[in-house]
Amino acid sequence: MKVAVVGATGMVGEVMLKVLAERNFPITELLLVASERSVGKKMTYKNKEYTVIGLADAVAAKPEIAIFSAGGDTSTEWAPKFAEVGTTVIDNSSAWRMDPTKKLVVPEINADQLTKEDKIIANPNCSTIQLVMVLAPLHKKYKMKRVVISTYQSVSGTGVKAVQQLENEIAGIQGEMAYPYPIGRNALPHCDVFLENGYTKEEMKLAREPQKIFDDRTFSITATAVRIPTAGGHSESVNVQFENDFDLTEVRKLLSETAGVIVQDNPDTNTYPMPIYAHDKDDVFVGRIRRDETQRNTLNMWIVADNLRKGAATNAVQIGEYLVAHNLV
Ligand code: A2P
Ligand code: 11C
Repeated sequence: MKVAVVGATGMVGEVMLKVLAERNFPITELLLVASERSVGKKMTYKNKEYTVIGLADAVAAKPEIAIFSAGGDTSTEWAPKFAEVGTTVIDNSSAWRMDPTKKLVVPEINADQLTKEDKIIANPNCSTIQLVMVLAPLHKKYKMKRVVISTYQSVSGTGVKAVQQLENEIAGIQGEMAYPYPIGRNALPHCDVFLENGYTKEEMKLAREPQKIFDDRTFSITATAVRIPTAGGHSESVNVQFENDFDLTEVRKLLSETAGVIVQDNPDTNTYPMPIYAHDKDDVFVGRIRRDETQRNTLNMWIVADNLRKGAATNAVQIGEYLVAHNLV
């Protein structure tokens, strides 16, 4: 496959290259693409040196697959140009996710919807991916009615500037601010921009994307998204009310049999998911599985994943793997 990585010099781009190499993605030609600022820059992939190129040159090279992680504006403008020359775009931005003509894919859940005609495929938001990975088997078995979620999101979700802000604060250095407030020793109930309804864009992504992924609007989700001073890894406190009752042992068994999900749940040994353990892992970790004693058929859980891996790069690469394995590119 001739593969373009658009946004190769960025934070997700870097993880994307790492994941492509680790999983030995079948690449015959690799195009590393970034903004005009980076054109000519040298980068390495599998010990080979590459020169960063611009978007127009990348389109002209007609790659079979282009994995985008260069922000919504770049995707909005350039994904259709790649699609026009026959490239299948896997887009990690929010630009196409809720477009009814585009599929929003978590391979373990809904990759079977993909066809050769899908030229722009959307990768969900990081906090959505880890949530639906755990909800999918439970929804299938017990049918969800309502989900209440609070997130504890790392600064890497915001980008390089935010990681730098946290590092500067820890080192006591005055520097550029990515957030309107200090993030060290703080918690900001503010991820992405505020919308007219008083929710943030991140909260609305959590409310809407799962319905599209499950192709089911019979359940509802409400969210509060919070930024905390962790470097990487998003955590989520999730309360799910089901139509049908469940057995906790069966819930644990169901989750432990789900590909890509690892149960870490033993209060006797203080075993529960944490961002430092999820770091650099492709799995989604779930623990603190317990019955909500205040309401029928309701479960509480704690879900953690590496937001740059399964939340972004790994999921996108898995979509690519599915396309290759099923001759869809
Ligand atoms: P560049 O490094 O040249 O700015 P991050 O999410 O870490 O900020 O990274 C964003 C990625 O998207 C980088 O690789 C960045 O390239 C790339 N990018 C940003 N704007 C554009 C653009 N207008 N055209 C192409 N690539 C872009
Ligand atoms: C965060 N979820 O942690 C965001 C980062 O829609 O792809 C990814 C934003 C997106 O702030």
